[in-house]
Amino acid sequence: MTTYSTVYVGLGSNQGHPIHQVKQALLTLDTLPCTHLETHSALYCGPPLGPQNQPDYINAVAILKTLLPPLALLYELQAIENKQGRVRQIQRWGPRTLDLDMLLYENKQLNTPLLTLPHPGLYKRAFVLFPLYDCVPNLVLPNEQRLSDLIQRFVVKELHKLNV
Ligand code: ROI
Repeated sequence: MTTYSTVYVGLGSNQGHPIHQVKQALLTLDTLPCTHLETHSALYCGPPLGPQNQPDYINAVAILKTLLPPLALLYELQAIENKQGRVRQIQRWGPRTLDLDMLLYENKQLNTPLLTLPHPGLYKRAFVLFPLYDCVPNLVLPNEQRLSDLIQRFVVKELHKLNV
């Protein structure tokens, strides 16, 4: 029996037509080997976390079903980022054409120089948690916290769901 793993991926862009970048990445995620896109959230627009002298971000979350192990999937995600023109910059938390963050891979916990699971920003970032809630409102996170409880703590007047 082949058992697919469920993976949540956060998408973010604030350069080079961000809506297009995110939509294109969603299409490409569905073409990865041994992987398909199960569903995705709406697209959201919000101010940058980090330096404020950069454009607003478009964010979304995708749910993948995959047979790839975490590091093989990471390699594929980085290949998509590179193909869509991502240039790794010196400035920490600077603008980017496309970020694909592996948020959760089943309930795996991993701490390697290449990949940390769950993603270290998962519990803290409204632009990740709200799109995630769109997809799986009843999700229980690996620290046993309910996503629905966690998002109560966030004031989100600056995060807008887009109709695109
Ligand atoms: N801020 C927002 N709103 N969305 C992002 O995807 C995002 N990504 C980043 C940093 C620079 C931390 N800020 C962000 O990498």
